[in-house]
Amino acid sequence: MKARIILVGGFLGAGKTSLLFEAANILTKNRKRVGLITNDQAPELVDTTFLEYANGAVKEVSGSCFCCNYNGFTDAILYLIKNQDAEIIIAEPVGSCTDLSATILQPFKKHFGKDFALAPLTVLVDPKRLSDILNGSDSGLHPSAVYIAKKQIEEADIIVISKTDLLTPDEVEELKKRIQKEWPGAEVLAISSRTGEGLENWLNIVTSRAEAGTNLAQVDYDIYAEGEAVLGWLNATLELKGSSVNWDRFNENLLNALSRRFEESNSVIGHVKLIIEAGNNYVIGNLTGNKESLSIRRSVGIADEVVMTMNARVQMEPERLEKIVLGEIADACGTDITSKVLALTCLRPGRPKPTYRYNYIV
Ligand SMILES: Nc1nc2c(ncn2[C@@H]2O[C@H](COP(=O)(O)OP(=O)(O)O)[C@@H](O)[C@H]2O)c(=O)[nH]1
Ligand SMILES: [Mg+2]
Repeated sequence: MKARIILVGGFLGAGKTSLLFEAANILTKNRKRVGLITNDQAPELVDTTFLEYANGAVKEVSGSCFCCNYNGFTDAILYLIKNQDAEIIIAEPVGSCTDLSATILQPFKKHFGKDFALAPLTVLVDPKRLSDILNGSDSGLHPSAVYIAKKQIEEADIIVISKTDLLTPDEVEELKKRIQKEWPGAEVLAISSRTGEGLENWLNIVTSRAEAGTNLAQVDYDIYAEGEAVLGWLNATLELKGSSVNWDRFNENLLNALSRRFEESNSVIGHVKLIIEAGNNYVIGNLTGNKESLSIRRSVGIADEVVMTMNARVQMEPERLEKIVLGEIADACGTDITSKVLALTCLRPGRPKPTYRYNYIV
């Protein structure tokens, strides 16, 4: 049987990684060998560290998005098939990336259509963010970032409302209808990675259906580039040492402090993610907007030494982002915790220059 490749796009914080995590566990239970691919402009990804706790093999493509590093994307697929014997590969592109149908799906069908089964392009949408967009509000995002979020939906084969546990069944139905009316070229589904609702249905569709990349969006690369460039991008890994520190509390305090700082400076958060690991335990914290969006899962508890990875995408200059993040980490450490930076990248994404771009459906 041909290996199947499933792409899960969607804006920052839509729930892509959570879906990959749960999907990998379900597929593994069903005796499928799973490979997962993460993607970012820079190494040290919280998503990669987190997915390494899921079932399946993980490969990170970093340094560039899939569309600008198409060969990195296909090499990761070939690696997972050759070395991990993967039968189903789920890949998560960068959350601020769009035009995937033209730059990934069409060339992939052309080059590998005979070798692999490509699933319909899934685009996840956070219900709150989408409702804001449909109501003509930008939830504080730069208009060019909203443009990216809309283009992502426009090119989807399947639009999936995520986090349905936050909605009533009536609200889900209402939102489905509005999406269907606005983007009639896609099928609309709804899932919750938290409760598992809708996951089997989505998996059945993406592991069986053949029509992939049936829509192409007309993307203005000037607006797209601007939408990406308004975000400062920071990836950092630090080693932290103290004596019997409560790292769950540290994680929560640090994220709350960052949320406050960004709010004070009116800088909209794309996402801020923090994972702290000690041995086989981890705590992961996520901000996908204001302080109410703070979500924390799992626990490290008390330990002396940990490794912390942080990824922040915030609407501000990267230099300022770095200063704020390092300042808040230093404050959170105080005099009791020593910190050593193991890796730090801070950047503003450059203009997307796709390896391939097809303006027709293969
Ligand atoms: N309530 C709820 N929160 C979710 C769900 N899926 C993801 N999240 C949260 O949304 C945030 C972003 O999730 P993540 O999977 O990292 O999104 P990504 O940026 O698209 O990969 C995290 O705080 C998750 O815990 C869900 O089904 N329900
Ligand atoms: Mg992710």
